[in-house]
Amino acid sequence: MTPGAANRRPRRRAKAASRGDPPDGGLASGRVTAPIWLTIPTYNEAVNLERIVAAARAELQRIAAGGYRILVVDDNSPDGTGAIADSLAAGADDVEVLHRPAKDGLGRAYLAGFALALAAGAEMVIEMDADFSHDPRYLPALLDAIHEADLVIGSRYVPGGGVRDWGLLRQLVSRGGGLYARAVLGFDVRDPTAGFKCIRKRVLEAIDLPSVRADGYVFQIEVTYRAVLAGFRVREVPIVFADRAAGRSKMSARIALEAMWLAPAIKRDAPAAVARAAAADPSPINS
Ligand SMILES: Nc1nc2c(ncn2[C@@H]2O[C@H](COP(=O)(O)OP(=O)(O)OP(=O)(O)O)[C@@H](O)[C@H]2O)c(=O)[nH]1
Ligand SMILES: [Mg+2]
Repeated sequence: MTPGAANRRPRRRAKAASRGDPPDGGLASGRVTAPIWLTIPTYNEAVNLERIVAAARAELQRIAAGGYRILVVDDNSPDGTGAIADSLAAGADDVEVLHRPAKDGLGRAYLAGFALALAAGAEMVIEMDADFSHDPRYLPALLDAIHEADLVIGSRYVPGGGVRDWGLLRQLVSRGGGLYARAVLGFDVRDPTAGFKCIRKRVLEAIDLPSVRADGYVFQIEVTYRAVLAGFRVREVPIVFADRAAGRSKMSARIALEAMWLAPAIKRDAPAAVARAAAADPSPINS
């Protein structure tokens, strides 16, 4: 992605941002902020959105009552997902919506969501798909593990983890892609393409987010690799990843293969990116 794209101005700002705050994309200062921002990117998830928000809320209210927000980042889904998100946000204080003008990929949706969450006072963000492949019942395990880590991965490939309902080809692509990325990058993360993650703010600030490649699996690998390179503690907790419950996949063979193709570039560029972030903010990473 191009530098600065993460800060691209959304068509409409999040609910909290529309209450008379300055027109700079930030949220109202003085607003009570939540440390945990569960970020859910959506494109045509009308059949899933209400249920996933309810399921996530049930978990978060138990373990982080009052201290969380659920941020839906919708790319102008033609199926009306954005309007559903708006009505959820209108009826609840714990839901925010970031509307973006057009489908621009999952990575860029996350980057925009992270920028908003950080501006709003987030201490950590959680990445989660809207389609129930990432079961919200694992949220407590992710948040439990973050006490002793800076980045927690919901991992398919540690003992207790796995995939359900996937065909052989998809299993091979996922497993092979992960093993290949590990080998090229030379790091010991079992599930480097995983997209169910909890990430501390200090990690996001130390990995030069604007230069993270934002297409599909590349995004996931690059965020995790830069975090490892920067010296952060990464933990993997087991999840069973189910095929999407409903709706259509946006994943393509091109996106998966591209991630593999780009693994050497991820490795090449990471040291400079981490150094850039450190130069911009020289505070020690584990402070
Ligand atoms: N905002 C936004 N969200 C997206 C975009 N592409 C995918 N998503 C969302 O990102 C999440 C993951 O996308 P999926 O299509 O499920 O991709 P996947 O999980 O890798 O593939 P499947 O297992 O086939 O579902 C879902 O919540 C999607 O709605 C996009 O361009 N913009
Ligand atoms: Mg999915």
